Parts: sequence; structure tokens; C-alpha cells
Amino acid sequence: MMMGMGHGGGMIEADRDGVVSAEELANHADMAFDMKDADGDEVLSKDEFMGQHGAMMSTRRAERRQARFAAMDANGDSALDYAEFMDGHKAMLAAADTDGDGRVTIWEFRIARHG
Ligand SMILES: [Ca+2]
Ligand SMILES: [Ca+2]
Ligand SMILES: [Ca+2]
Repeated sequence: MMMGMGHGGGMIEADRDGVVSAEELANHADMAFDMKDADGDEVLSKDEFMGQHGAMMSTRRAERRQARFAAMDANGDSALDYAEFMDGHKAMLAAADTDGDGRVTIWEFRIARHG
């Protein structure tokens, strides 16, 4: 198994069965947290969350990301700790299941993440 490869390509859906499972998203979020946490203090600042490409992002994209940051920042301290980050992804997965069948397809997930 070549797990962990394909960084940057957004390999969330690891087993390619067309459904994003909670486990897959949790693994992805776990990895993303480590990758984004540039200074390794186990907390994501807004800059870390926005990433190095923040300046190059289109305004709309940056706004969406900022809105996501604000939504995840449960205690409003302008930083995301691991629990907030994981909770945010959990909520995202639940919200993405638009047809309510308990399975989030990669399509549902991508649309949810985009919006
Ligand atoms: Ca940090
Ligand atoms: Ca926080
Ligand atoms: Ca569904």
C-alpha cells in the first residue's frame, strides 16, 4: 500500500470507492493539521490556516476560507486547536451529505467544500 502519497492532489478518498468515509476525512484532517502547523505549536493561526498561497488566492476563495476558519474557531480566539479543526471537519462531513443517505460521495464532498 502506498498510503500517504499523492500530497497536494487532495487524495481524501483513499480507497477510491466514491464515498468519503469519516475515517478517510479524519486521516486527511489529521495530516492537513500537521502540514499547516508551520511552527509546530499544535495550534493553527489564521495565517497558517490560510497557507502560503493565501496572497495568491482569488478574493472569493480567500473569503470562503476565512469564513471556514471563523466557523471552526469555536472559542473565537482566532486560532484553531486540533479539536476545533477536527470538529470542523466532522461538521463539514455531516453537512456534505445533502441527500441524507449517510454516505458522502466525493461529489457531495467537493461541492460542500467549495461552498
Ligand atoms: Ca502553529
Ligand atoms: Ca480557537
Ligand atoms: Ca449522500
